[in-house]
Amino acid sequence: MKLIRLMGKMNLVVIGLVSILWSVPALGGCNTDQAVVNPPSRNGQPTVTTNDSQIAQLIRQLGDDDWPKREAAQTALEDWPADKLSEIEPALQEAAQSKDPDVKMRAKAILKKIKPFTLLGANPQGYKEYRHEQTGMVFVLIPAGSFQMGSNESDDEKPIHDVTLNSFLISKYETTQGVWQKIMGSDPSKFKGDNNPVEQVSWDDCQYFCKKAGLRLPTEAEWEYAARAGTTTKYYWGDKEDGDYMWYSANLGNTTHPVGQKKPNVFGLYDMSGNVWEWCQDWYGKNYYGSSPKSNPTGPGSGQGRVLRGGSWGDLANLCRSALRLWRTPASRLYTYGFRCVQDLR
Ligand SMILES: [Ca+2]
Repeated sequence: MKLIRLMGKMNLVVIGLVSILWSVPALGGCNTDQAVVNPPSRNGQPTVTTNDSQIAQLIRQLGDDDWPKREAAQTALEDWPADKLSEIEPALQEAAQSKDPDVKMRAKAILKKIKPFTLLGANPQGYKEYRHEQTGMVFVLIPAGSFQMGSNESDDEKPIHDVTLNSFLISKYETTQGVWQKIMGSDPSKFKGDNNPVEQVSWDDCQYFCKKAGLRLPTEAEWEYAARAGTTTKYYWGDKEDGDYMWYSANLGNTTHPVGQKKPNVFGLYDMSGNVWEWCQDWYGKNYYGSSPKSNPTGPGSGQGRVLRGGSWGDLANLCRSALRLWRTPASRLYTYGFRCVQDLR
């Protein structure tokens, strides 16, 4: 009995020591605090040595009495280096089960941010598909590669030039009204339908949506590379207009249509031609192709309008070509303007 009591006391001493040790950084060890708030930068060399105790301390700090410290810990964990996420994931999974509802919510938010996509498997075309957890949208992983951008059909599509791109995820469908409603809590579209593309959204509106969802618009080069899917023809199925692949003026109807009803391209993407125009991130530059960098071009540094691609339900086939470029001011809204999103796979 005595021995057991003694062991009990020793345990208490050990627990006491541990709690003192734990509490030291919280009492204001200057260097330690800094290490917690400023984790290794994502791009550069680590600014501090990471270890298990630092991670444990950040997780604990998520439940700190001091609200700004909770915020700082959340930010630090969200900014964890992309190649070291496995270090923090188990602890975050555990924190996501916390009895403290705020800690639980923060841990879940961090997990969504650091691991926004879940692998679903390969699509029938053989490309990997991922679910974006926040929006529920399906994305296709487009492999890195090179292609011939542009065409000789129109002045602003010349010269045809080599472009090389890193891999990226692009949404399989145009962004639907259901998804827009989920993220923005509203629906600006003229032609209503949860599974119809959202329209009457400006480029500025799309920026707001993307920021909230942790996504971005495709660059013009990414859009064309994704649309062409290896083809060099006018359309991603050949040189002749074909209503099996796109909703355009010849289908009649004078409306948008639910996404994904026409035939996909070789990457398994739907409605890249037709249904709604799709905003791209770039400023429009009429002569940009003459001076565009070969690798991951992002458009001119300034301009009057942003690029739209792919044509719409209301347009003639010629406007739905893979290389065709349209531009409008960033605040323009019309019932033929929509978008789809991209993101880099971390
Ligand atoms: Ca489209």
